[in-house]
Amino acid sequence: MTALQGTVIAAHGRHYLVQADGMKLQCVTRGKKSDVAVGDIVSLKRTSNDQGVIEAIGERRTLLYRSDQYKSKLLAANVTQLFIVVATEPAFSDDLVSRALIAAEAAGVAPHLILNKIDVEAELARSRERIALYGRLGYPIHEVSVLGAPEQARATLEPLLRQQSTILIGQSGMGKSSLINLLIPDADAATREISAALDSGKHTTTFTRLFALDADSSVIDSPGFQEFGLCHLSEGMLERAFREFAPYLGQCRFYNCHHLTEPGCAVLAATESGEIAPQRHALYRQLVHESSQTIY
Ligand SMILES: Nc1nc2c(ncn2[C@@H]2O[C@H](COP(=O)(O)OP(=O)(O)OP(=O)(O)O)[C@@H](O)[C@H]2O)c(=O)[nH]1
Ligand SMILES: [Mg+2]
Ligand SMILES: [Zn+2]
Repeated sequence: MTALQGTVIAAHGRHYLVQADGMKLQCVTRGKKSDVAVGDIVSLKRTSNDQGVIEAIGERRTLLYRSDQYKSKLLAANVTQLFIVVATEPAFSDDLVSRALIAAEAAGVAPHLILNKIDVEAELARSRERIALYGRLGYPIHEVSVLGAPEQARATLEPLLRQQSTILIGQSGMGKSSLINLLIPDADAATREISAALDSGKHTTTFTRLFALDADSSVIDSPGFQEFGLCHLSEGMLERAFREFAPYLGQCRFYNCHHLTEPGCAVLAATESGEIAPQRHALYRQLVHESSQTIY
């Protein structure tokens, strides 16, 4: 049948929903391949009224992914921004925030932090204190209350989304889908429609989903995560993804310094003097270790 170009707008396991020519087609890939991501531009063959087979993936501008020791999982293709959504409650994990920042840096995607639920006053001061670390590193932080002050949240976020392809990521319960519902009036209905086709329809998001805001802006909702492996990043990529290491790289006594135990290491010296936050260096150490354990 006819060959088409389309955008992958939802992924659930090996099933994909592709928007092509004003149609939404349920697609699979040929064979066992599952290397398609939401945001991919694909060419496909239509096999029936509402079904197709993905034949090829267009060249990607960016690719975000997670990986553990054994396998990697694609998050999204062609995004330009990553919004890390955290909340005053439930409390967020610093480890996961930093891992998401590293993934964004390595993929060449601009990260922003969104602190949601600032209406929960009892937790606000503590959350601000914790998130300030990322502000000091130069990452933009935006405070919102999607439920408490929706108009203000919209006014804060809409200008940031213009002409961008943005993915929202974060732990479960932070408010990613609430944010999507604020920005996309018919998101709920669209999600239910896909839930019916791909899944059971629970409150928690179980698949990644792209929404078009206009012709050149889109926003992607994704399921909450509890782990964020970065085993695919080499040591060289890791040292560059910690942006606060930059002034010290090339200053170590040994040109091939790992910044772990070496004498005369400028990164270790900066960590000891407090210019690099100890928890960030500890994460660097952990990520180097994890990436050395990779067996694929
Ligand atoms: N107090 C308060 N609650 C909010 C706010 N925004 C969202 N919530 C609530 O937080 C809960 C989780 O919101 P979701 O939008 O489903 O969170 P999510 O990040 O999409 O979660 P997953 O899909 O599981 O990853 C819901 O009960 C929301 O009503 C807010 O600004 N203030
Ligand atoms: Mg959700
Ligand atoms: Zn060093």
